Amino acid sequence: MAATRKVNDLISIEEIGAIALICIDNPPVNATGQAVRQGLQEAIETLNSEGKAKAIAVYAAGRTFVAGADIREFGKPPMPPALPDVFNIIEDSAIPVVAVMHGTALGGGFELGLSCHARVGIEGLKVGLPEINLGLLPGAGGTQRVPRLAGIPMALDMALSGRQVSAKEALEKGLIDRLVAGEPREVAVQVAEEVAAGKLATRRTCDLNTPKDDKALDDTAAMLKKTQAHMYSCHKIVEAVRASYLPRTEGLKIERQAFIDSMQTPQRAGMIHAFFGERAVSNIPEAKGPTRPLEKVGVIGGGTMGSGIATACLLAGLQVRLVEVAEEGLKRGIATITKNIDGAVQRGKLKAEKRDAVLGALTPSLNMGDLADVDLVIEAVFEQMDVKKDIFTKLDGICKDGAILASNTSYLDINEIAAVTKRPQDVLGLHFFSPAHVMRLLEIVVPDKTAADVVATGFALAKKLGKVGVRAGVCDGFIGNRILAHYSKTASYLVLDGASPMQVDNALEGFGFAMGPHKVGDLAGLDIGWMTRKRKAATRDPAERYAGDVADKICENGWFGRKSGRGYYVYEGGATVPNEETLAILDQVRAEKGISPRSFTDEDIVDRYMTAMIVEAARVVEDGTARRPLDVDMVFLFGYGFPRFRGGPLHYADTIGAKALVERIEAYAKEDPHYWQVPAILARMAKDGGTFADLNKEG
Ligand code: T1G
Repeated sequence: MAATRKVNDLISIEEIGAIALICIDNPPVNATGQAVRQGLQEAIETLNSEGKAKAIAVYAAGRTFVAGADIREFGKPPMPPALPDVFNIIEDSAIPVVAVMHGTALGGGFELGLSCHARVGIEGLKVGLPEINLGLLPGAGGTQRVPRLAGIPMALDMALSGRQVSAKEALEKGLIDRLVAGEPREVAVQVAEEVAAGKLATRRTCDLNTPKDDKALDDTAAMLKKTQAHMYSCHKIVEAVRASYLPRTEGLKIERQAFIDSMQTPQRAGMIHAFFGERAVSNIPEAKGPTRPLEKVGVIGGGTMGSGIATACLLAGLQVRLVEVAEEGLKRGIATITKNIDGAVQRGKLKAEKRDAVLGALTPSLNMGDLADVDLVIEAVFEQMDVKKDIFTKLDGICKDGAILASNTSYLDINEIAAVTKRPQDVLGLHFFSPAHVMRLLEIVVPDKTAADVVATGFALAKKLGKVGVRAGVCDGFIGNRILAHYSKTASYLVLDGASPMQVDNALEGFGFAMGPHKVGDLAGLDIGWMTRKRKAATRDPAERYAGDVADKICENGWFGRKSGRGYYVYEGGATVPNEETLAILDQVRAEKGISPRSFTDEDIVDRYMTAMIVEAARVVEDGTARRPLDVDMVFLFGYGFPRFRGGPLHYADTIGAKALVERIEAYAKEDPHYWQVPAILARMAKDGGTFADLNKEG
């Protein structure tokens, strides 16, 4: 006879004979918010004080076991009971407690399992300690209990990588005791009965000792000092794992302090902003509502972008028709796509047995007429307006009614492209970032006449492709490239005025960028910027200081970066070394312009570069090209390698403050009043104490 009683709205106890089940039901991911913590503690204490149950099984309702602490509580005053204390109460329970875990048992969720006396996984389970991705470390016993069960190397691996560990590996490593098939509640009944009958062994995790491995700890600490000096919580992880040699109370004390220290860092604030921003950015009204069919996609152009886009669509299970104008180009496109798909298999992104079927969904063609029945066409040919207009004119006559006609243009006016068709309501910008099958950003650029269901379908495509869809208004460069065009001039001005390209790169890599702007230019190809400067020459603002002198001369030498073996750097035999000849060009340009070079500190470089980025980002929000500051942040995190722990340009701006930013801009304006102007939105914030975070809340 089963009797169920609610401890609170989220936690219930079900008693069946001599066993008791505790069910956690806190959609959508059973996060351990205050009520869950309170309820769990009360449930364990009640069952122990009543003393009737011979075994307790803890399981969760819904699609997953507990996915962690409730991140929305972070940064707010802590509300008792604290998770580590609840888990100690579970571990100290006189009645054996077994965790039944399904879905993703992550962070505090996995730590809940570790505090139980045995752990049973349901097939498909993944466990992990992803706190490092939030600028934190496991703060409820993970650094103390994983080493006791699976050793120090595994604990360091899980906590430092944040990776999800498969149930199979967890079983092999002793992190779970059994792996079964079935539904959580049924499995909970079964394992509780086995525990009560002594058929499933249980023990308190903290009764075990951590096997000593000082070498793993010392080597990891040394490696992190070299590679992650600017980060915080990773070092604390090693400290906390080392404390797992100590008895539970002392070890948990050290872990707790490390967790509290990490919680105070701007890195934690930045990474949590990134976590929620990634979800909020496409959670907008325009992304909801009816969508159009999205089964068959036509891609025009088999170059790098077209092949990447086709690859992304194939990996998402879509039918893809790739159209090129010539056999040679088509063959090249197919070869690139095949290489991309095989790369996905090697990277573990695609099961080997699925490779042929995925490639089988690709239909190459030399005839645009074959696009008559596709749901969506993505044009990805080179950036010339007349070529694009010609293609859209043809598509207008070929494609079925209701087909969406999209351009992958990275800065051209999509209203102008739409205007050549009789169906402007079906035209959309889908701006992918290279490599399109890897980079997660997709700018969804919305022309004036585009229909609502076309915009919603753009967001549905982003979700299907596993990308972060960001709505952008039509302007030169939309969100990301428009801001890049502005702040990249600062890097050039710094070099003209005295810094070396290498110093600028090193300073920004020290700020957290994976690569400085000159290395990025060499990687992408300096000729792209050169073509853009030439394209814009006729319309360039004469009042603006020209920033392209040095880069133009480098390109005139045919030095386009990696693809030509040299640019700002020389690329030989796997080494990347400064190209001394560019420094000679720099001296020559400075002499011609009568510039006497002055020195800049790395801090000067970062401040100017970031302030320029913030200025244009603020303007992009002010004129509505981006709906909210977080939209700009997500563009830069997912498309431009902006350091995730900084949260994005405008989240970072809030850490400086509008007032200080305005003072900086006004100081720089003394050198160049045209380039350095205070955006009105920033002036207002400086005056009324507003922040970009406030605008996100309003947005
Ligand atoms: N807290 C609060 N909300 C959360 C959440 C969490 N931990 N995880 C997800 N959500 C929300 C999310 O914002 C979204 O809300 C909805 O749930 C669905 O999420 C003490 C301190 C579990 C793999 O880092 O990795 O435990 O947008 O869209 O793609 O040591 O969510 O619908 O309003 O991502 O199926 C550690 C974070 C926390 C896991 C599911 N745990 N979550 O992915 O759904 S720190 C994590 C995820 C911690 C302890 C420490 C994923 C997922 P909305 P979703 P999904």
